[in-house]
Amino acid sequence: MVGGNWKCNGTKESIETLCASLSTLELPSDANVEVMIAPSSLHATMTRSLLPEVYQIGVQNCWTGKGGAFTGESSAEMIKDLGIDWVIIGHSERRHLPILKESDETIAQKVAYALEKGLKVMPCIGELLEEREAGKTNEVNERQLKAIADAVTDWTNVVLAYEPVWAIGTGKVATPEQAQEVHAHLRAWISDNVSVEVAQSVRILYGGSVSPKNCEELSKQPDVDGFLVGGASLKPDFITVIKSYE
Ligand code: G2H
Repeated sequence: MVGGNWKCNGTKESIETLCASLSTLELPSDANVEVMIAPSSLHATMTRSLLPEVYQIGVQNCWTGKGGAFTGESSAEMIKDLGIDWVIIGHSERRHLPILKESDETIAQKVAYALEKGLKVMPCIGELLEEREAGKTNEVNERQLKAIADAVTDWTNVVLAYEPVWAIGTGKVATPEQAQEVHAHLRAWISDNVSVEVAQSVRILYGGSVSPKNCEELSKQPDVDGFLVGGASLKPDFITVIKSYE
């Protein structure tokens, strides 16, 4: 699976232009890749109408529960009602940006509620640079993953994204070996703590400065089942990244 996370980017004009380019995507009939684009919530409906069905649409966040007096938020029910299939939850920018600071618990609540309402969810986990340098990569990812796993009863609609924070938007991509090492560890954790079946079937995407230049090597790693792409998904050659999994 390849996801495009457009973050807080886009105008009507730039999205029309980008969608026209992305609409030229041709996949072989036996292609084995799902594609999801997550524009801002404001642009989700417009993006749905501009892209062919091969692209599924997601948003980048949702509220923790049922809607109501929660100014500025969007509920899972609203997302579903608009025909949007996916929601990214717990992206590092929501975990770590000082005015957001989403906790493991908040993220778990969002995952549980979005799944209950029938959305497909893409929870994100990943360590900060200082955590990696302190040898805490596995500890941090296990803690974040456990909070999510505790909130999931059926993994069918869950695709996990591992995004080392030091690689996000920095151009400093994890090496294929670094990505594979963490992905294999996460899969082993799921095998031990959820089930062997879920470990075998759940897709674990890598995110962090993925580009048309580095996607080929990363995609060859046995436990890297796809990508969540930020900056490079705003450009027409995002198609190259998608095609690394066709
Ligand atoms: C990681 C990624 C998309 P980028 O945040 O989720 O962004 O590819 O720009 O590093």
